[in-house]
Amino acid sequence: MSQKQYRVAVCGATGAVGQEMLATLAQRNFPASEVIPMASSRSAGKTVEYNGQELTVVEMTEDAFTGIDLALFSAGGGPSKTFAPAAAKAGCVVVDNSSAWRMDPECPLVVPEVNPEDLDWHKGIIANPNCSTIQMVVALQPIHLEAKIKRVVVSTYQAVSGTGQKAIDELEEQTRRLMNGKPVVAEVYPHQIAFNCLPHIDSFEENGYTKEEMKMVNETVKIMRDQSIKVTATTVRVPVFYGHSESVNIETEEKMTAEECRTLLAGSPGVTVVDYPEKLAYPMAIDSAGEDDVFVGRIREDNTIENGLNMWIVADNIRKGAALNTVQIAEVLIERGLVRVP
Ligand code: NAP
Ligand code: 3JN
Repeated sequence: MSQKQYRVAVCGATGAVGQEMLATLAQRNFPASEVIPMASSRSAGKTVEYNGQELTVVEMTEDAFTGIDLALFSAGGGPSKTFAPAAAKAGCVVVDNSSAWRMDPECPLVVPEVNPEDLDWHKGIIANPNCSTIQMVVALQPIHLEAKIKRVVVSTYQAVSGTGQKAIDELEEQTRRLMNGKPVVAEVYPHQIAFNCLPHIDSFEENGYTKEEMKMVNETVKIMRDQSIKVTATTVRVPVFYGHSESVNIETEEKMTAEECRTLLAGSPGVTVVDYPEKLAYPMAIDSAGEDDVFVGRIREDNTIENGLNMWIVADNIRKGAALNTVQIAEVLIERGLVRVP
């Protein structure tokens, strides 16, 4: 019997994440009878490439979702707030990459390796977590199931591609100018990013943390379905083009040795362990670019507490952190017969 095919809208198709979504759908042979690229009126009429074909971008409007089965959104929080409910009302299941719906109790927040069963209660809009959260929970969940995580202290080293194409261009331009002894202008970030680290991602909140840091705190416990896990985060932008890295310290209820952790993670879905210090082999951002898995290394016991582990977690932020996770959610929806708005 031939597999059912779906009409799929990619909303934000001209952007960094949207482009990766189109590539991921094609690479994974997604069962799409038609792919409809959508963006704002600025890009309507332009073409984008999908599976060797040139597709014409259509303007995203409230009426554009009639007859569409699945809409994969990466057009930012504002457009998502406006258009996702209209799409769901038209019977289209939305998977949204923005923070607009993540903490809404009516919307599942899903990483397929961690909580695919949360898709069962969707009401039309499903949220894709923040990239820094996704790669961390893929590695944390197997440890939590074995040893119960009590507390997580994470510091991130985030690539500029997380901010979009303009930030990629800014890092390139600033690097070129500085190497030629010329002064630089900072437009995307508040300070020079080339040869620098900015302990500031998204805006500051009243509690002294940034929004990016609070996304990691709040999203982690929702996805792992355990409000008792304490998370504290420091998120830092670094002059790397692709691949977010994270230094993660974990305190667990039960003892887990570094060797037990390595063995557990090596057999866990979506994880590749790269932990051979004697060969100078550990996960690195440049190796993660274009890869699907979350890479974990530098696993070692934290000897300052009774049950503690340190590790280094790296993933392609545009792929597993955004486009791939969204497409994987759509694949699970199909597997579970959930491509319908209840
Ligand atoms: P980007 O390169 O700036 O692309 C933005 C896309 O949204 C473009 O296709 C743009 O179309 C479209 N768009 C903007 N306003 C729109 C509107 N009013 N109606 C329809 N389309 C509109 O940004 P990006 O890096 O791809 O990121 C896009 C969004 O994805 C972010 O704002 C964020 O919410 C989310 N994101 C999530 C993660 C994650 O952690 N999971 C990571 C990165 C991004 P035009 O060509 O017409 O301007
Ligand atoms: O900065 C990064 O590395 C990830 C950025 C994600 C992002 C960028 C703009 C708006 C988000 C997000 O997914 O949390 C948003 C948003 O709040 O929707």
